[in-house]
Amino acid sequence: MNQSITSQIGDIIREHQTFLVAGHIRPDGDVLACQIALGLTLRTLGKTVEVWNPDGISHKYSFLPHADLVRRPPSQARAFDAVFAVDTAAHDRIGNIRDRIASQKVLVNVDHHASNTRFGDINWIEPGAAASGELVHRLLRDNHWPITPAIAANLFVAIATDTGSFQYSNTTPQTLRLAAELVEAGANIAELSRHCFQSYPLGRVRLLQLALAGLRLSADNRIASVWLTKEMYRQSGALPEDSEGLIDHIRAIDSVLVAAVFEQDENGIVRISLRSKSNQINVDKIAAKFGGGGHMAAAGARIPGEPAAVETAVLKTIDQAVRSAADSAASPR
Ligand SMILES: [Mn+2]
Repeated sequence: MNQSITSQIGDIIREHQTFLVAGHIRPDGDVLACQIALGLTLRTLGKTVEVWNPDGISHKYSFLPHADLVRRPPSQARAFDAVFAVDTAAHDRIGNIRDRIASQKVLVNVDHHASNTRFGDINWIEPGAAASGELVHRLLRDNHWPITPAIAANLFVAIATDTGSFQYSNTTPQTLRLAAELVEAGANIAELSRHCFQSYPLGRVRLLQLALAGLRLSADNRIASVWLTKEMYRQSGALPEDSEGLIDHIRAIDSVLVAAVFEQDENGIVRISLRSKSNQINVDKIAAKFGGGGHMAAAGARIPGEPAAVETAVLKTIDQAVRSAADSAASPR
């Protein structure tokens, strides 16, 4: 059992013919770009491949080269030799795709979320990777499969978006070396960054305006939170996907250590997103208390309950984490 994980997964790809590349609901740049990059690779290898996301390609990421590969799952179930789930921390995050798989011989789970539930037959989980795109890149490189300009562009977007344009603490020297390689392989950094970070729909900015009007600060301005309500979406004309990255605006306040966004979801569920700027405060743990998870600096949960009650409970838990971090910083070693 000395075979590396990338050659083990490489063998699965070589030995099978029909593939599904699945990704999580409410897709972000990392999952969509990984799905496309892996789908392109499988296609180049002569495989029969479907790339399904429960929500399809989002408007924001429709600029990705070969974005048209990503489809919503069809109504009829289909059989596959091998199914890949990428960037997907738990099996239910592939949503209705689960019902559309008539059969599969092997399920390969490729992800970088520490909270991954290891639902695959093969589980390649590396919480140290900044993005699932790093893992897809390593799979291609180790198996000597080509990094075409289109694949390079997709993987660059995967990494740029999951690192907040190389600003978050998950950005390692390895991440930057890989980004350089991808630029050498044909990723256009200015063009891709403009699409990812400088092309907001007006509706998103109007949604931000409404959200910021309700900005709430607590714990000596170390906790910032906002709500995104259905009424705000209606007034602003924003799409659900436009909420991605809104949290960065309140995270960026100098005094803030933890940022939280609360959102009204369907069926009495409140969605929360959390960001931490302190290595003493692990928001993955805070989210886990409410049945969610993620990474140390970025996590989320879906919480059933009355909005005000959920907000009170979550802010109280964050407050405790912020205060105990302050206490441990003050106490002698
Ligand atoms: Mn990711």
